[in-house]
Amino acid sequence: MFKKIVVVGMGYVGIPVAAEFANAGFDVVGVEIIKWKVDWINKGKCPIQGNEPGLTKLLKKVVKNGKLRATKDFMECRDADAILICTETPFDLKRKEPDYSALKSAVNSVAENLEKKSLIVVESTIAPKTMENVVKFILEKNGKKAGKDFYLANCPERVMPGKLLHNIENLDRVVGGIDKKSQELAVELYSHIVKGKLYPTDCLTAEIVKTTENAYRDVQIGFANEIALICEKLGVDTFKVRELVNKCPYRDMHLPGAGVGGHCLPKDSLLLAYSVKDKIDPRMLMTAREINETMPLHMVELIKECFKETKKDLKKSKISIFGLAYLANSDDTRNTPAIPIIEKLKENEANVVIHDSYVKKFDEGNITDSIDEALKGSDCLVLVTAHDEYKKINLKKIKKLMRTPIIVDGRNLFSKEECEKEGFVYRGIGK
Ligand code: SAJ
Repeated sequence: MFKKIVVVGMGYVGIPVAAEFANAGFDVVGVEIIKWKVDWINKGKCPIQGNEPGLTKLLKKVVKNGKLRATKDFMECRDADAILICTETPFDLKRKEPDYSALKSAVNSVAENLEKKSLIVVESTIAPKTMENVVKFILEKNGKKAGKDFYLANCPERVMPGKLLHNIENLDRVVGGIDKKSQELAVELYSHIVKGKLYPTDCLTAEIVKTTENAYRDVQIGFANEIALICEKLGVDTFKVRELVNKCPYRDMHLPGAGVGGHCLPKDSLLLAYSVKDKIDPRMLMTAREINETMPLHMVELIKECFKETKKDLKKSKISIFGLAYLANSDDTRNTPAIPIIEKLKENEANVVIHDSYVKKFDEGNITDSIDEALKGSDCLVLVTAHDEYKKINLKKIKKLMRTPIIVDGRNLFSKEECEKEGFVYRGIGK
């Protein structure tokens, strides 16, 4: 039924799904507007740098055996049996609406190159009603009709950096079709690469499920963060409280932390809320979002508390940010809570050095992959991301390197007791 598949958007979603379909025997073409990504992929090199088990090897294999190639040319859509759209869908906080520029550009380019009765599948996370009001609208602009001249479905991605291939292969997926036939075709297509269950439904339900599943997690984390702020005031370790709370059946208190980054959580509840704009005000979703957005600023408050206690001036101090990525052991820095922390510290005229072994370059500052270099002469270690390598930090050793022994722990990585025993001034989210 399907032979040639075009995947539009060679990012965290498009690359692994293209590799999976190529490995399943389909002829896959990755269409990407950024030239260096096209070139890397055609050399079998993976543009995603974090540790992604199996991805680099799989990509090299399917490029070598000719099942996957990349191009900038949307004309590849003309003889495609299926076209997957995997472009970013950020939320524009200033305009309080989704930024669909990438999605619209991709769908327009597909619309201009639609010559077969292709199945078009949107994997990007979109606000409910986007399939109807944006995607279908653009695809039908040249007089074509969904269901008649092309099939249309929404199969929301459930990727997570660090588990890109694992999630595609093993997680259940919702498959929303614009009509029954589109639904059936999309289920058939994904059954070649998804071992998890495929749940057919309509497009609107699929859009709501995806944004809801992440809004749910954002609220869970917001709850944990609010409990952390309460426990800090009461002088109790939230992580001990959480452990005991979760002994109670049907409880699943999440982890408080320095903030909520990534490509999904910071925006998906906003996409969901946008779909009912001017109709209802989803207060719980927005309050949780707000709590999560204040956690990086709370980290700066904890840093200021430590400087006050040690009678040090933040101005001209050296502060070491440990972890620029939004997620442990990943190179993905999208919406990382480290940025608002760095910005606030710079406003206070501190000198900020960033350590992250996964993130190779950072436009707004200097980044090092040497822990010693990051901590030499430092007045404060700020733990933002719990990369595994930080668990091996030797407190005695770093105390000798630092100018002022202060640790502010955003991910419960260090033990307060051990830090204080070694002479550090310690603050931790929720501790
Ligand atoms: N975080 C917390 N506390 C928690 C969990 C996460 O502060 O208890 C923070 C993380 O540090 C990170 C952010 O939230 O900054 C997001 O973490 P995440 O584990 O949710 O990672 P994501 O953003 O990659 O989440 C994705 C989502 N999956 C999809 O969108 C398909 C999310 O719904 C999944 O639960 C998650 O992957 C997963 O665990 O697979």
